[in-house]
Amino acid sequence: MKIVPLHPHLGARVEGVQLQAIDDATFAQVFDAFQEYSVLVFPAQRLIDEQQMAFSERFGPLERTIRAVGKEDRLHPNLVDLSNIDPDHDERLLGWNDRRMVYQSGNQLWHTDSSFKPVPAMASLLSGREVPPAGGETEFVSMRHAWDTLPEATRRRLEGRVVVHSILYSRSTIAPDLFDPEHERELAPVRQALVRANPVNGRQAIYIGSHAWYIEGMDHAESRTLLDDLLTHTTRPECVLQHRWTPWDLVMWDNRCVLHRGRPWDAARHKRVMRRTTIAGEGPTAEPPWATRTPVWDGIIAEGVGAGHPARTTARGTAR
Ligand SMILES: O=C(O)CCC(=O)C(=O)O
Ligand SMILES: [Fe+2]
Repeated sequence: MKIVPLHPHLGARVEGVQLQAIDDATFAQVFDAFQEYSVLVFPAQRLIDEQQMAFSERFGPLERTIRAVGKEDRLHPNLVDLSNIDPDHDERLLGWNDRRMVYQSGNQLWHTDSSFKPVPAMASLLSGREVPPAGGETEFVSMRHAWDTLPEATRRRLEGRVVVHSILYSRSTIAPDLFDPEHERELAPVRQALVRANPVNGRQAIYIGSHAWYIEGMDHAESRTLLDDLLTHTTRPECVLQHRWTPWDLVMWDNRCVLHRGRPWDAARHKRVMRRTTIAGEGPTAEPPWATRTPVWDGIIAEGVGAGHPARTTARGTAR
């Protein structure tokens, strides 16, 4: 196995392994490389869905995909089908004006997967099955490097802070009504630590992205400005690792310390078919995991969303 670094801050290409037949000793090397490099590119991995799921599961239990307009969970509950082929009319391509693609275009915002869930994703593995001739790259930045390069005074401002994350918020920045009301109820905003540490090597990272809505206990406008400034700092052009896809690349990234985004392509003309497995994290990053309603939620989070969740019931009754 050969590991070739791809960028000064993150990323390595891993050559000379076949992931469907990897022994324990080699897996341990891959595991260590993942903790170190945060993004691993494995070229030429012709995995069928079951093999991708089996390899992914060696890192931990897989997440279930949320049900949304694009029916991304249609193949298997543990597999995200990201594609611009119309699932109802095979071979017809969906352009960016289709509602399902508008939903998918949320992936073009810098984000970390499932930060809107009480247990956010540890890692994601994306397999490129069919890729367009131009565009459609995936880009990565390190939230560790972002932390390491923040002024000391800013770091002190961030330590111990909790950020409320919501996919209803992030999708509301793209288009209204991307979820149906019944589905929305399952998507209550969650609390996440703003600064996280890797449990293996202790490396700290900020934890932000498109779902990061506001910082608790701070004036709303001030917290928005701070989150926007942190995103700008994290995504400076020289910090970006861009992956240009070749069919059957498998790319794996560490959602605890990496932001990623997909880039647009000519979706009405070219297919892009990707399959993602997502490894669940180890537990909520903040306790309790569920956020409490504030006036800022009005117009974005419907009344009653998450109200039935047991963790939101306090000694004095249901938290509002
Ligand atoms: O399509 C891409 O390149 C990125 C998709 C994405 O955000 C994901 O699979 O988590
Ligand atoms: Fe993603």
